[in-house]
Amino acid sequence: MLWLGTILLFVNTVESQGGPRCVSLGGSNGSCGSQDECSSYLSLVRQKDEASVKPLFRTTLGNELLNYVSRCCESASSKPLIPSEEECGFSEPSGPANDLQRRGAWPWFAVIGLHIKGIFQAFCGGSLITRRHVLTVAHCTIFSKDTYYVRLGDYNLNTTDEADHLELAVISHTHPGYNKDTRRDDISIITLEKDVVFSDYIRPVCLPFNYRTKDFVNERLAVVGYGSTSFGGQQSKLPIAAVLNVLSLRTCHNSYKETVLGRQVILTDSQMCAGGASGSSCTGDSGGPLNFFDINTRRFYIVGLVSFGYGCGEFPEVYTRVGAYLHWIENTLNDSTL
Ligand SMILES: [Ca+2]
Repeated sequence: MLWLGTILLFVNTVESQGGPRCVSLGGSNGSCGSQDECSSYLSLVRQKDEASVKPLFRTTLGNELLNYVSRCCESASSKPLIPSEEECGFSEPSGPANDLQRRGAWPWFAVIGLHIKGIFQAFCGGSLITRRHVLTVAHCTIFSKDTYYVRLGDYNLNTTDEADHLELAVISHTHPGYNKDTRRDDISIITLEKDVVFSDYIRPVCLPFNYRTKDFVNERLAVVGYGSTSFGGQQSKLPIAAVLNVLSLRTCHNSYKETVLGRQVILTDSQMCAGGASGSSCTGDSGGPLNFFDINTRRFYIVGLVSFGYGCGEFPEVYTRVGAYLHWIENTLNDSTL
């Protein structure tokens, strides 16, 4: 019955010709409908091989629907899911580019949270990587039994006057087999309830296809989060960005070896390590991006995800190295029906 509702919407739209929502069918002139209309037709077209919907696409109306989608929903239907470098990894133009704390500096940053007694409580960070998916760490997604939400385009989490943010429910998540004991494979892709439209304040980060094996040791990368600024301290209401030095895994392991963590966890090259004396991410920052700025392409790439640490600041933090999971990310996104 879902498709019946969509078809009724389709017919109604066709009948409302004459206004800006005019839809041309059968070759007549006219502009196309709104993005919302296109998304509902698109979701129907994407299911066209399913038994319940297949008969519709043998009818004239089904054909017209396909034509409409291919002509009018071109931006959504013909573009690959993974954004091109024209769409990803840059910040809104106003404001000094070197001010990492300004509003709009990290438009891919996604705040993951729950509604507790009507109040949004952030518990992790993530990054928008497509119009429908957020990349975060698995330990942020596997424990929540309640519906949780992703906030995009926000700045101060406590106020609503400065940013027209978007809040979308998470409909599913997947991970490559996170193991909470070894803490390996701490990566997860969240699927949002609907597509988002990119804007100055909501934009995907670029995936590091050119840096699949790069370890970034001794490079300086920016981490972003709403996490607390001290261990056990209050969560920040504004995003905080810090520039960190990347350390070798050996250096990292040496600094951990005297701690409980060092005896439990062996780091692998699907992880990376940054911070420590130079600043660090902290509790509540989990899942947030470690960003690399390529001065040649002038784009930010997400190369790490905040995975775990020991205290705040004294020890370096461990990050999931995104380059090691690009095959998994591509396969997951390609298998996605959205
Ligand atoms: Ca706000």
